[in-house]
Amino acid sequence: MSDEEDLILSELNDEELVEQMYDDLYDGLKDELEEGVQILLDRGWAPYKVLTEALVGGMTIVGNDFRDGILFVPEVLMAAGAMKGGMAILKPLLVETGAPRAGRMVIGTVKGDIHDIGQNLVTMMMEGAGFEVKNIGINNPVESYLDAAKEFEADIIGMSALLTTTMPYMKIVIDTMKEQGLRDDYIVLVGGAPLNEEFGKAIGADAYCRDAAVAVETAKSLMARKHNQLTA
Ligand code: B12
Repeated sequence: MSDEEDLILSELNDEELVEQMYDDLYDGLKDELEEGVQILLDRGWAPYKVLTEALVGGMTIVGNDFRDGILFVPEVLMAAGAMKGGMAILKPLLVETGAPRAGRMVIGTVKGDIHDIGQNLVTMMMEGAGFEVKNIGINNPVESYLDAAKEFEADIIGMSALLTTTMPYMKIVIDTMKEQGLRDDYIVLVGGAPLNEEFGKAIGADAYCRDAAVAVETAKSLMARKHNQLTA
């Protein structure tokens, strides 16, 4: 154990450090993980690379062990807390690119679902790409999305679900939009680990996005299409 106590993160090479960060995320060691993030940034790693390779990579391992019954909710919460600490360091760096305003988005996790790491990440990446984003958090009923979208004059509504039991709620939101004649007012993007492209199509979303980078690309191209339609 004394080996671990004596470990000096800054003396590890990149590969060893990332491995160590996986362990620190797994063990929910927020301070150590934040230190690792800072060291990689100081070594010239792009913020997005730190995010995807060190943090999301580590969370994948946590997710697999949670699935397999090796980790339980309290441990995963600790890991999520550490992950958020790392993300907080990266957020201003991802956001500071100063891209021109690309559009406005409301994003939130659907009713019954409290997972928010993924949608926070999408928020950060979208802001980094010049979108204005209103993040309405977790456990959102239909009205929260629609009220926020109206108030914020959003172009895009983004919904996240991480549970197979909550993903059908996305269809309820879209169906309500149709009933109220609002469906064509917004681009609807959906995401979350259990979703796929077919599901996105089946519920009538404009697109399913596998990750935050795809979300940015998709939002940009759908916004361009929307503008072209408006000016045609
Ligand atoms: C962390 C975690 C938790 C934490 C959440 C903490 C938090 N603040 O978010 C805690 C411990 C609270 C938790 C609780 C539960 N969890 Co959980 N959790 C996870 C875990 C390990 C990681 C999720 C995560 O953050 N991934 C990292 C992010 C970056 O990835 P992501 O969310 O997929 O997001 C990316 C993309 O999907 C996409 N994206 C996501 N949202 C959106 C939205 C839009 C608009 C777009 C465009 C893109 C997009 O972009 C993101 C970035 O690239 C997953 C395992 C997994 N493999 O997903 C299980 C998992 C989702 N949980 C699961 C379960 C079962 C639960 C619980 C029911 C456990 C329990 N018995 O209590 C509860 C549910 C509580 C509830 N009502 O919601 C299951 C779901 C199984 C299923 N088939 O439905 C999973 C898959 C684990 C498993 N294999 O068993 N969990």
